[in-house]
Amino acid sequence: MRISLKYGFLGLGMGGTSIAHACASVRMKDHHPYKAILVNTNEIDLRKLPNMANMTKKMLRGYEKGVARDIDKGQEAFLEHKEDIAKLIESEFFDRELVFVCCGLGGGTGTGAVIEAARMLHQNGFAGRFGLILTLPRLNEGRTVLNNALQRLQIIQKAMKGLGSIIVVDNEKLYREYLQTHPDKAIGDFMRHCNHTVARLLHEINIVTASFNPLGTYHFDSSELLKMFQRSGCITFGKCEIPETAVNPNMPDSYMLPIRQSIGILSDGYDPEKATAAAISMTASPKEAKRIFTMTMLDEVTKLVNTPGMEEAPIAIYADDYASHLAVYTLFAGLPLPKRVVELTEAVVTGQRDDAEDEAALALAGYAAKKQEEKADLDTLLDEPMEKKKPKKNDDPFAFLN
Ligand SMILES: Nc1nc2c(ncn2[C@@H]2O[C@H](COP(=O)(O)OP(=O)(O)OP(=O)(O)O)[C@@H](O)[C@H]2O)c(=O)[nH]1
Ligand SMILES: [Mg+2]
Repeated sequence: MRISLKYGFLGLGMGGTSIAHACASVRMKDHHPYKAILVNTNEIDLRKLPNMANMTKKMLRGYEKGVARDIDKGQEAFLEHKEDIAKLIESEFFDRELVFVCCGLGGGTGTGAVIEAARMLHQNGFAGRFGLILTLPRLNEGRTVLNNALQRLQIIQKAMKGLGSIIVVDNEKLYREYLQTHPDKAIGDFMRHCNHTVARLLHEINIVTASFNPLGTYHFDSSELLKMFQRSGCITFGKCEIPETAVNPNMPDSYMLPIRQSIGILSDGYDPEKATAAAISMTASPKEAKRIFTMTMLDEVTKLVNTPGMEEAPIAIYADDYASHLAVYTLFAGLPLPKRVVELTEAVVTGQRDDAEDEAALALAGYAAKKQEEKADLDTLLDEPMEKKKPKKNDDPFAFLN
């Protein structure tokens, strides 16, 4: 097995470092192919993640107790240590081809730091070679968390054209699915499952393009995978495995139904018509590949990506010596933020309305609601003085914040 791209993961805050740690824990035969830099304010949370040779921890000293969901403080903590972090990026990520900033949206540390971290990568050799992995909070996580997440999403949404792809991890979606299959497990198990799912998926997509023998005329290679990740907008992945014996190339339902259902593992609620690029990679055993990958079958699969706004949609087929299943990996890129964001916004608005129905809350509403609005208003946000000393660069995706 080989990998296409050498990933680096810059984890911020507890959720972000947990995801980055899971991703860099992926093992191949005799080594760990990926690297991580783990940044947090909370010392205990950082210490809990097992030390590994391919990962470096950066404790934001002065904020050891965490920043208790205060995104301004989270940003301040990151900026206070920005020279050190920039040096770490240089020394640890010098050989990385693509870096993902990982952040659990909603807390103080990761959410506060995420924009400055993206800006840092952009200005330190990774312009056009970084993406974001962002978790969306669950609907019941409370208004502070939802507000924090939405505030940052507003800025990210504005800067989206200048950023690489955004992998949204929809905790609500993944939680509901996990609850169905594991009703007796604890929340910690769910988080681990979640992070492991992200890690495995990113790794599998990275090896499928590099490890198998291409069968068709088209080979989706490393440079094309990189191009896909460099595309601005959200990117969503799918993977399905169908026993080869169950696939009848002349009966599209036998494979198209499971393929369609598998799109959007980490987050769904996208309009696939809005994707500007897609890629489909399929593997099967050398013997069955001949029977399965007929022109009829490929035509059917092509329909999936044959939408008006699609700029490119390579379909690649491979033979995998060890396969007993047809495996289909899908990737849709250039998408707007998923529908869950609308739901999160509505949850905040509904929360405000509930307060107003309570008499005591009504009395306080003038103050509370105003503060709430101020925080959520993008113009007010953009007026906030950001870092003064930072070098002015025209191509900074967050230049509008200056
Ligand atoms: N998928 C996933 N989401 C997580 C995980 N840990 C936290 N989250 C999500 O991330 C959000 C932010 O939480 P944290 O990452 O703990 O926050 P933080 O950045 O450490 O910020 P503070 O603790 O406030 O300084 C939470 O509200 C969860 O929705 C994780 O391991 N996996
Ligand atoms: Mg924390």
